[in-house]
Amino acid sequence: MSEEKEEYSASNIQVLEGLEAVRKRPAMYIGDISEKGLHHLVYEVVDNSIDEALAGYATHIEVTINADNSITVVDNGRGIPVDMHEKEHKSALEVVLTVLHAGGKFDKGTYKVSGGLHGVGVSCVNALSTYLRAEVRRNGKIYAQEYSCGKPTTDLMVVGESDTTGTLVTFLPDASIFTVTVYDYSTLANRLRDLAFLNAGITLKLTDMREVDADGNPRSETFYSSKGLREFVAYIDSNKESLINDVIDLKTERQGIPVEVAFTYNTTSNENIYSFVNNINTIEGGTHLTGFRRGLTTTLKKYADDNNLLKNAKVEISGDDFRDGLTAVISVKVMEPQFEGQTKTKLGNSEVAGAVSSALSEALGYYLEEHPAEAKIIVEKVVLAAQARHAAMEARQKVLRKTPLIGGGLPGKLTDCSSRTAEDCEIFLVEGDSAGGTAKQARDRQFQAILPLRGKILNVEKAAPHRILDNQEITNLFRALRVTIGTEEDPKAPNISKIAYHKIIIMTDADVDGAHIATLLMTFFFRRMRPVIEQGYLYLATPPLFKCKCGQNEEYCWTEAQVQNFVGRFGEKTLVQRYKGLGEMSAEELHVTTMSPEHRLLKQVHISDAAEADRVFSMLMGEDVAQRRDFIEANATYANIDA
Ligand code: 0RA
Repeated sequence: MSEEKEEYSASNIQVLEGLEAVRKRPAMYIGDISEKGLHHLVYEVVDNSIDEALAGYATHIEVTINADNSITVVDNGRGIPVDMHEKEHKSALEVVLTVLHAGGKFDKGTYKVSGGLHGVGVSCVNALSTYLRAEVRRNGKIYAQEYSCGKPTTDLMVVGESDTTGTLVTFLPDASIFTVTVYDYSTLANRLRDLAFLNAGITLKLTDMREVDADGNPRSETFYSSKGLREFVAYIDSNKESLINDVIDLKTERQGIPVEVAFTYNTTSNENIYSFVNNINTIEGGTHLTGFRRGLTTTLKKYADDNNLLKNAKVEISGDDFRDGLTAVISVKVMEPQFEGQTKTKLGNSEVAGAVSSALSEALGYYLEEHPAEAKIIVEKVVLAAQARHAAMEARQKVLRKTPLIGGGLPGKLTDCSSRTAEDCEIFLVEGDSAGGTAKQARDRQFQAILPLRGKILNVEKAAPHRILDNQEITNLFRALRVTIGTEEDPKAPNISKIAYHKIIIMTDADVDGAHIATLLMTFFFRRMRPVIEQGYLYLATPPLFKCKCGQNEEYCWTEAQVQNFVGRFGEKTLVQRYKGLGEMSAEELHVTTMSPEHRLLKQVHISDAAEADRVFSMLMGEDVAQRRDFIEANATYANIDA
């Protein structure tokens, strides 16, 4: 008896130490404590429900952003077990919620892959929440238990009866830990949409109780895909002209590794490959991507050779040429994934390359034999890409002999700063000459440079890679930054060794158009000057949306909530000015709110943000949100969730 007690307290202390460690160093467990980490908490809980669905037990998952920015995740799985766990002397539910990495312990038999980046367990979410309530419907009953900062505040209680099963988790992230506690609807929607495509047959619903319309209905979307990656690829390419009216796909298992791939070609010259490991977007790629590329190249090349389709090509074909206009999604499930790279989003497991490559070769080989018309169109596009590349290379060689490719003078539009120490220097990329003029007056000429860019002409998505430097605005950008093209290893790679500014700040209007241009620019840097993002040189400025004024009191506001707060403090007589654009702001205002290092709030652009921007942009082509909605509606079967 006394021994048992000792054991109990020993394991209890361990638990507390475990969760205390999470609270002390949250970033070690969830990546960071900003917006990203905040959203990560939701993914963590949803991942558990996805696992339950992949095990064959849950079909519906609902995520609700509650009015107070707490989150509720509900699924219709078996429910987390509530029976007493022998060793730990507490319910299985409590073990799952308080022991690090305990999530999968009870269910060894089933295929559990959630892990790696996520997979730190719901216990981390519990540790980082000032309030958490778990409700389990199981055995005809509804059980509930509540926690605060990882510690139970109630016993496990029976609170009702139910003839269904499932799990509900509500949690409120700890505002003393996270720098941001407001959830972003579209961030969560994008993730749930991905999950719906990646896990065909599961219904995911997102509801935002903070946004209720006049009829009392909250903003809500349901994501469901019956054909999975096929629909994912069609969705990504929905605004592009397809080259073949078909998506090629496969779903198989190689060496115990489930492999799913879908791809098609469009008439652009861009390569769009999205890869996932255990539902995690591997932005830096890795062995699964390598395997895909190898399988694609060898199989297409062999088919073309066997059918004598390359005889008129007259140029050497490179691996890149096989991916001209390619859109693909690769999804693999790996038991013990090794993640490498700067952002730990690069798969390292070498065995995966062979698995994907062989699966792809087989499926594509069959496809090409059975679809000679499509096969011919694809090979013709490959040959054209090779020829275009060669022509561009030759033209470039000619120019190169006269002047360095990019270099020469600085663009006339650049208003440079006087310092020559790159670490101290900043360049503001602004939209149009008028905003450029204000920024010029508002800057500190010692270390702040201004480069106005014109409109939306930086549309890299539409431009073929080898034509990109024909664009004046883009060459201006390269020149201003003192970035050249071509290193010894890779003649196409940007060389940033002589870059003149260590802060490149995108400063656009705080409206839809401005966001669009910021997205375009982020996409541009992601595709053509990625080292700039990897080095942490790219930033977004955040101009305010409002100015509130009441008597002597004046404050700039970035959100409606801040305006409400001002009105709450200073009364209804407050004058609220809404800025339509940077152009409306005086130089003084711009300086104080957005440009001066003392007051401004810069958002650093991380590689994952840029990848996301690139993806969203490539799906939307910037223009038509309604069109996108129509597409989803046409391609997904909606189902309602009976909670
Ligand atoms: C462990 C074992 C079993 C289910 C679960 C965990 C489970 C966890 C979560 C987290 C969110 N939703 C969930 N649903 C289930 C299997 C229990 C059994 O054998 O019935």
